Amino acid sequence: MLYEGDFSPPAGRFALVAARFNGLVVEQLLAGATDALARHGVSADRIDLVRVPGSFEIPLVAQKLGTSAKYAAVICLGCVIRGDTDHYDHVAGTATSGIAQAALASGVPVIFGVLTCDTLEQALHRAGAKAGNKGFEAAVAAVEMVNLMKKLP
Ligand code: INI
Repeated sequence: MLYEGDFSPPAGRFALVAARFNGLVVEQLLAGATDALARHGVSADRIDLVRVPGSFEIPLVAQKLGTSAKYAAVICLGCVIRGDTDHYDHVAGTATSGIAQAALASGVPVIFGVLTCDTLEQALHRAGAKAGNKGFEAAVAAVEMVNLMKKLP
């Protein structure tokens, strides 16, 4: 037996958690994610948006939303850009492991739409300019995961 999520219109509400830090990039990820949800039949009235200061703050909010039993999925959007110190490693590492932990703790798909890039140019390319839009891809992954979770025994 193969279990696989499809891309049919999913049921339920979706939460988006978006960091304000590197807002130029994150707003493009947000636009991509809402576009993907709309294209998969998720109307705007089934989407809640929560804004947080930076990517470091995403896991706490994602876990609270995931465990609330109100959402079919939580989509996390942020952008961490490497600087001259090791600050990047701490923010990116905490966001990454915290988002994974939020999914495991809640049993709800918590999707990783956080860019971790060396430069702003790389980030913009991944936010719709030249290398797809990772926000769009994150929302498509959310749709697939919601439909998969419904099918699993
Ligand atoms: N937050 C980001 O989302 N991206 C970054 O690149 C970043 N950098 O480089 O510092 C960043 N820092 C803020 C951090 O997420 C927290 O908001 C802050 O430390 C307060 O806890």
